Amino acid sequence: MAKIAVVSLGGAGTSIMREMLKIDSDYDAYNVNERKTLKNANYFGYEEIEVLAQELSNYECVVLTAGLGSSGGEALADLYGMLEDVKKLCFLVTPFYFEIERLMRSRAQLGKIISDGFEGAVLSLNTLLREMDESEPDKGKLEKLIREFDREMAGLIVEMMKEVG
Ligand SMILES: Nc1nc2c(ncn2[C@@H]2O[C@H](COP(=O)(O)OP(=O)(O)OP(=O)(O)O)[C@@H](O)[C@H]2O)c(=O)[nH]1
Ligand SMILES: [Mg+2]
Repeated sequence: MAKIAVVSLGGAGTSIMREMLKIDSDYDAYNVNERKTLKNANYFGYEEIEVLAQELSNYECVVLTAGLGSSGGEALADLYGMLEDVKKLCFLVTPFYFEIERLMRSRAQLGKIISDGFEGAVLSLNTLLREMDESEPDKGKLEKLIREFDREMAGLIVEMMKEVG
């Protein structure tokens, strides 16, 4: 069976991949971020996207994950465009409604990725706010919810990868 490549980009993508690597590591892991923080992933800097695209074109299936709205999402959209003849599965996180600037950028990035052939899932961080106590915004609680979100996203990706495998 051909191995699948999983590419995580930016802060959110890196956090999701960190959780994924705890569940399963039967894939080639690639990480794009400002600096190398994942031990078990092949690291690429943002300026090396073209080289990465070249390497990824050898796979039958490439899984991409990032939080949209900033550099990670931008690089994911670029990479998506470069991988023409490869099956792509995308797991995208959209920003909180109050991250206005990121929200606008995420719209533009989504526009480049979502088309008829889109496969994967788009999850919004806004869903976490329902679990917050409105009276007392708590940074610690939100961080905990985000960690749970990333763990669930990681589980979803691993499950969906089994379907293509
Ligand atoms: N699920 C999840 N979302 C995160 C995490 N860190 C940031 N985000 C959200 O993901 C979106 C993009 O943020 P990042 O992934 O940090 O963006 P980046 O590409 O690293 O770029 P900058 O942080 O702006 O330098 C924003 O809506 C953030 O609120 C994380 O660890 N997990
Ligand atoms: Mg970040």
